[in-house]
Amino acid sequence: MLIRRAPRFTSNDVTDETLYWNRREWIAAAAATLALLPGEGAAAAPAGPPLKAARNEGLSLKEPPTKFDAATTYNNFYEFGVNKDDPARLAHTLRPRPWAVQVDGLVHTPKTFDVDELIRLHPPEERVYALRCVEAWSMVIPWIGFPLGALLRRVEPTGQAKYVEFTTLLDPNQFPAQRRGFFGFSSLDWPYVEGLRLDEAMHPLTLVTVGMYGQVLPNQNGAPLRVVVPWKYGFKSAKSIVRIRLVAEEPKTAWNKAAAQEYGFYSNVNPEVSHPRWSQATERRIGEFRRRPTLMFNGYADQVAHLYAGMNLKALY
Ligand SMILES: Nc1nc2c(c(=O)[nH]1)N[C@H]1C(S)=C(S)[C@@H](COP(=O)(O)O)O[C@H]1N2
Ligand SMILES: [Mo]
Repeated sequence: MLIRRAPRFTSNDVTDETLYWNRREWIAAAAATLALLPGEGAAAAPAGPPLKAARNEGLSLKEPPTKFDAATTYNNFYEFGVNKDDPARLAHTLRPRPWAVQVDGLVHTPKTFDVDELIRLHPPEERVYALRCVEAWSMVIPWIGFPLGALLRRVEPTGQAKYVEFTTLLDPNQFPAQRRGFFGFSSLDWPYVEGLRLDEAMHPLTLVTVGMYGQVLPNQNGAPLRVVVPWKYGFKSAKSIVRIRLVAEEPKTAWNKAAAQEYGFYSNVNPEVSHPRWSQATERRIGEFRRRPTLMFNGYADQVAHLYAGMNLKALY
């Protein structure tokens, strides 16, 4: 089944005119900013607190990053509403510091960390990963973070630990869509929960992300910390995490509870498995017109396919 969706253009989508202006701005700004922020496409980035990190070239895409403005105004963060521009408009109510992250469950040394302590303990690096949404659009983002495996080893998982559960903050004062009577469609059972199998969580590509584009993570992108799992659909990459729990059973995840036929536990990017309402064979890179073919495991098959050897990925989507 291949359903062509009507294009839903927003002010963030590129037109010939904006392409032209981006190029002019880029040329004008290149000398001033490119030396400081290599790889950043546009000069218009609102300044957040800087966060320096050397790029891990071996684990980075060679493609140019999506414009910062698009990556921070076209978001999914249902705690602020269901529209792509809700997070950018409303995320100022989130208070990302001070912020504690509890790491516990089936571990020998459970611990609660302050987010800045975590950053000191695990010097971040920059990795350019594409985030791909089930809705079949993608963005290339220079994320800053450290491997989740390093944090998990620190708390020493027990032999019973088989999965990792991530829980987003529950606080209606900071997240308007968690309020009773919030105007609009609110389908998810708060708090937002996601999960990975332990071997997926330990994979060196799985990143605890604390920044992007050379600065601390903007609120709408999941401040102060989120995960980014580059071979999976974007909803696996939970934002604004307060708890990381090692568990024995597959966690009950927010999207799977809301619509199990549409959002499986694994959610590996797979062009051969359609979402029930649309094909996932191609994607639109934000900032481009022509759709591009979607790659198996979002292009990371060489690194991650072995994790799923012998599994039926059509049944375990
Ligand atoms: N807590 C929380 N995390 C979330 C979401 C959400 O609604 N709430 N949306 C997910 C989805 S569907 C996507 S595509 C990515 C979007 O990340 P971005 O806005 O930084 O591009 O975040 C994921 N993490
Ligand atoms: Mo998504």
